[in-house]
Amino acid sequence: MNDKGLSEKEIFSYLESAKSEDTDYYRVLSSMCTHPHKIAVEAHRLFIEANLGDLGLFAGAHRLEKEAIRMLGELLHASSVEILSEESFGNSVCGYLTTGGTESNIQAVRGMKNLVITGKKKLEEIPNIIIPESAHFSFDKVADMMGIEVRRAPLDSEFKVDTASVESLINKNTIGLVGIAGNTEFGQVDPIEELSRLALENKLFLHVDAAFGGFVIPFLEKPYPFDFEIPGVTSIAIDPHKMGLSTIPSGALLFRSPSFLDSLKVNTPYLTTKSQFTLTGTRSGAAAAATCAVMKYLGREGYVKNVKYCIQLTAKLVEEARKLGFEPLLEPVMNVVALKTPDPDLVREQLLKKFGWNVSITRTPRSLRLVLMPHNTAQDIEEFLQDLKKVTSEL
Ligand code: 0PR
Repeated sequence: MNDKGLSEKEIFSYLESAKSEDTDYYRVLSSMCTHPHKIAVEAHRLFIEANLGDLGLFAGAHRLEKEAIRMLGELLHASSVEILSEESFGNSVCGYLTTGGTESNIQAVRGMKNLVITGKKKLEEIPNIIIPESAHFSFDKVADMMGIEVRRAPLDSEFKVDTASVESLINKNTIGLVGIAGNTEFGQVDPIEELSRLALENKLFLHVDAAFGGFVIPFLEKPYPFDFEIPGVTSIAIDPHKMGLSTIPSGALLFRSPSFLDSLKVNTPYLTTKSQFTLTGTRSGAAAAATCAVMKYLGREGYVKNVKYCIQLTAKLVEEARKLGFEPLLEPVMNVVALKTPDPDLVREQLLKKFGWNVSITRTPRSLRLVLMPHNTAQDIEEFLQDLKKVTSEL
């Protein structure tokens, strides 16, 4: 650190130079995040100092968190929703705002493990969970941190998890299953109803990772079943900082039963509350305010419009790509496209180097992965496809 502070002018010129190195989402077709809505930004600013790690000091920000959880529960077909006060546990769906899908997935599995250990089952060996091969890499962190075996079930020809394989991986140490509603690479939705049947038959927990799809599926013309309406679903991750248009860091984790949050509690003797079930201590009240505000401002109608826009861009991309001879690996389920091209890794590299396009790659099979977000435009797509054509014809 420098001895003497810099002037405001120096600091801002320093910041602006760093900012100019950011993409600002221009020519970004690889991200599941986007510009936050202006209402979210304003709400974030207003609550910039609020710390949800010490709820008693920030009752107002906490009220906004509870309201956001109530709205999310309603969206996810919970019959009744409550964010818990530390003392009273009601008989309803509950949850809290996390930093994103990673924290939500970690906490969901931590809840499974704690409930099993304190509850019915005695585990002789290492507990395991079964996840789809398409699961986000946050589950690698789960495996690493929690001493849990993570078993991966292969996908079927439509890139959904193969439920027969899931079934065959279940053994006496299995504590839970994971299904994905909007997987990172393909945007596909796993057969959550079938996973629910397996979970109920085998007395297992079922976590649904809807970090991306949670703010997409409910607003599609024909939504897929994936939420608490399905009886075996015990927890859901849904991220307002992706298609929810909130500020970073905004995730959410909802549980069907308050016993999950109870199982996550540690004592916090010197705080304004007696215990804490969150993973992080200090938590952003600003992000909670942003999430609550943008959800109230947009309402269902606003999100339907947002999703419709992204789905139209997706349809346009696929239709025009086909005219140029590029086929998608699967008919897009949401605003994620996996496009077959020759040598996708080289195409990706060339698209960035020559034209400044940020695209990503699916792992198996390798293809171009494109996410159509609110920051993309119809013109972007036309320009992108011309550039893609140029790059592939030069291969
Ligand atoms: N679950 C799913 C299904 C996800 O797609 C993601 C992230 C997560 C969990 C983890 O969420 P957090 O990153 O909020 O903890 N999916 C994107 C990905 O890894 C995240 C992302 C967003 C990556 C923007 C790049 C980017 O520019 O691809």
